[in-house]
Amino acid sequence: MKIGIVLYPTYGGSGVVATELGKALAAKGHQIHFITYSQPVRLGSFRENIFYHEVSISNYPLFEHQPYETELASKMVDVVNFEKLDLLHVHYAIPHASAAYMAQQILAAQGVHIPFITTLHGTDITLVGKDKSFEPVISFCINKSNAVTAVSESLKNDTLTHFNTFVDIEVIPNFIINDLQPNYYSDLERRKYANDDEPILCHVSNFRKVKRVEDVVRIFHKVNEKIPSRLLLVGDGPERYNVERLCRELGTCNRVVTVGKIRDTASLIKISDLFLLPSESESFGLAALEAMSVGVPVISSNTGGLPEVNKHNFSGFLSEVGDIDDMSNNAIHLIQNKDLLEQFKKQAKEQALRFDIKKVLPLYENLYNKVVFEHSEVHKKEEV
Ligand code: GMT
Repeated sequence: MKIGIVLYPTYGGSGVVATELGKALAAKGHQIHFITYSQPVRLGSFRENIFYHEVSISNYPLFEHQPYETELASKMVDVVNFEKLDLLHVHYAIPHASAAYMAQQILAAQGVHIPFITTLHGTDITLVGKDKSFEPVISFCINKSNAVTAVSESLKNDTLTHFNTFVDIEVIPNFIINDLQPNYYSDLERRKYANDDEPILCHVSNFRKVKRVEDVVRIFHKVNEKIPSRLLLVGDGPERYNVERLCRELGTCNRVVTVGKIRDTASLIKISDLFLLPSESESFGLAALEAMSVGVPVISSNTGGLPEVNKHNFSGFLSEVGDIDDMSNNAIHLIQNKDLLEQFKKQAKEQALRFDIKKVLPLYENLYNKVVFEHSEVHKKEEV
């Protein structure tokens, strides 16, 4: 099948999922056309069946805000026509679903009929989407999509609660590419950051308010008071300044490494003993799944889709949002019980395997086949 995948190319989870999905589909022989404004971070080197179409962004001085949605819709029309795509799959509703609908209508006027699938990832619904000013467009585009998927049951319920939708929403969870995950690390790598007897705690995110990175620092502070430890903070974003200021206030700077944005997050996660994700809202928690897949238990909040990913008292522990005492006590409990920590490391991997791409990819392929078939049947009937 020839599939156009529309995504955000940056470090966010939706872009990672969309890119890895495209790569896995290409490896199975599908032809994949990524459509976005810059080369996706996770794309890596080019390989067979993968194409990248860059959406150029106009800099005409009249436009105080660039008309990205219009440029994207035009690019979709061009790629569908020229590459003879069978299907568009857009990740993140805003503005990808509305641009896809626009492209679909333009193509229909030219006699080309292509279906589009929208995958909801989280903040498009839970944060941005709840902003009332977006509601009419998002509800409309969800209803006009030929199929809609959500990455967790929680996100599906949020969508049904906050939007005026009447289509089926299929839950297809995010996944890990198990074969590609390195499950070992060299002690040398670990010793760059900690002594052998010091546990390493790790957090990876885009440092937005919703991630509560200050909670990460406070949890670490409590753990470090009991057991000298190290904290790796990976990523960057608007909260980084506050986080660094808090480290200074608490006097933990010499124990915290603020790594910034890196491509190979797995290399730091795998040398860690615990992963912290105390988010305010999290529709899935891909970073938690990536940690579990390399055997790192997760101390997280119990918000949104996190309970579907991190199993309490098995792959890690869940606490109420903001309950720093409970999260730090859970971390200390695991670190102080070496056998229990080892058991949780194994269980974390076991839980992550439930999200192996080998299980998730067929769900997308089945949906693609169904949508393309149904769409062509409708248009066959129209032509008769
Ligand atoms: O806001 C973010 O954290 C980024 C956002 C994205 O679009 O990349 O992440 C969302 O999608 C991820 C992939 O499906 C999920 O793992 C994250 O839980 C979700 N973020 C939130 O719900 C806050």
